[in-house]
Amino acid sequence: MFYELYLRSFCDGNGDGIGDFIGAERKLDYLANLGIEGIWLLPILHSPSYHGYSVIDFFSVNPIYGTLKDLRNFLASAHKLDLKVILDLPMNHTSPNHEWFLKALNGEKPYRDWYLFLKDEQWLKARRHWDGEQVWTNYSGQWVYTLFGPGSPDLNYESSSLWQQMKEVLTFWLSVGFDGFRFDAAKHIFDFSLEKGICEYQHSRNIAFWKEMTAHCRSISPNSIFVSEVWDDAQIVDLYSAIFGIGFNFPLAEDLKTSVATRDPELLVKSLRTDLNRSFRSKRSYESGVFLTNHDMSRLVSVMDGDEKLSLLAMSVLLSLPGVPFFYYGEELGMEGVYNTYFNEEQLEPFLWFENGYGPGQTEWKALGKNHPHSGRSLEAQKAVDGSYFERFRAILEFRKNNSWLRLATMRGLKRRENLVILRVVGESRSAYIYHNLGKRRVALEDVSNLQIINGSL
Ligand code: ACG
Repeated sequence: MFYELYLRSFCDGNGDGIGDFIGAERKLDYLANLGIEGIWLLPILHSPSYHGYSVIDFFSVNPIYGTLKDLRNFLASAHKLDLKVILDLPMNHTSPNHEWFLKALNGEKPYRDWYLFLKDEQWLKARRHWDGEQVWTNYSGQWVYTLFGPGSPDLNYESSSLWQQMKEVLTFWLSVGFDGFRFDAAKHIFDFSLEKGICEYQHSRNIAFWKEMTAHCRSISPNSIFVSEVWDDAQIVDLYSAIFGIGFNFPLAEDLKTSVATRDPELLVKSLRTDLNRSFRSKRSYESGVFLTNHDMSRLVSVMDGDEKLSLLAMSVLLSLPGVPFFYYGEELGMEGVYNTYFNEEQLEPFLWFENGYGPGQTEWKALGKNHPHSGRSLEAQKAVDGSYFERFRAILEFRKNNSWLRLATMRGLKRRENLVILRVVGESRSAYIYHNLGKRRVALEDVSNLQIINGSL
């Protein structure tokens, strides 16, 4: 199990209201006690943006988070607790303030080749695949390809010197002590066709790129962990996951949430059936990164319209599935947040340690949209009562911790009976039937021998 951590909002170690390495190091015990095995650290490289995905220096940490030494200490302490830490690395683009980009605008080599400058006016017609946004930005008279908007000009991997440069970046962060990477925007390395002048994924070239990058990492650190972020249909997710070893299962995340929210197992069953029919069946070439929410999505309780029981039901279905589960910081408290394409701050709010909103380590870098003090949601308040959301969430985590064999298990059977979803999961030395009741009514099971029942009726 991995915990997705947004450092700025987690724990403040120096009293400036911004989460940092020193603060997070102090909370490693809290994380280890949740039963997780690893941390996915959202971008911490030097960047002017609050989300950190537009980097201005690939070889330094964001000074608001501390020093490289603080980071090394954080990593060493995490390792002492047997926690792996993977770094979210956005290699597809930089900040427009990056020195490379400023030099590229000046026409300096090799940097000029590291970005894609407009060569044909027709290219301006290109639109982003999923929402029709324009993909070119004019910087003082020069048009540059910017798939994710003006704040992040794309790097142009047609240039082999850039491949070399990025290998140095990977070497550096592995030497700092990271156990691997969550590779951001993995399908976007080559996503503009120079021949056609349109946005078009070139999956085979992307795969070749990632094969070389991951092989480079493995040559330095053979047990490196890689997770691919490819938000796409199942067969595309598969393509990349086979290279990385773990791939986020985006289709499952959406289908599982919709099924639980509507209490209709259809989509979940469809999605699981796709998984069942894929490589999970016999020879596994990779593990599925199963999750419900991340920083690009609304938080779980918000998706379930405030219904805590449904949120916990979704979580318990998730943690009964084979693969490597990931969950987003603050989900264990039931924090809320609704995704907004242009400004995703609401899902990045300060972790609520204290009920009055103040206390050692509490971050307060932004005005709160959803998660307010005195809401009963803080860790402090929830620890003080029996049967809190946190306690029930933890019980589900505990279940998974005690059934870690599920990670490498294989789904061998899947059935739907009205609102029941029945899975047969087989591991090396154990197997189980798992029943999930998505309906409102209790369901009597005739033969309960050899059954492990995870969800009763609500
Ligand atoms: C990553 C990070 C994100 C970050 C960036 C850029 C990339 O997690 O925080 O933004 O560094 C696309 C990309 C992803 C990207 C998200 C935000 N995430 O592929 O890499 O955008 C469709 C598309 C997807 C698209 C998704 C977005 O196919 O490519 O993701 O829509 O909604 C079905 C379909 C599936 C479809 C979904 C949803 O499931 O099968 O194809 O996905 O429906 O419709 C950060 C900031 C940004 C900033 C940027 C520079 O968050 O604000 O602009 O950095």
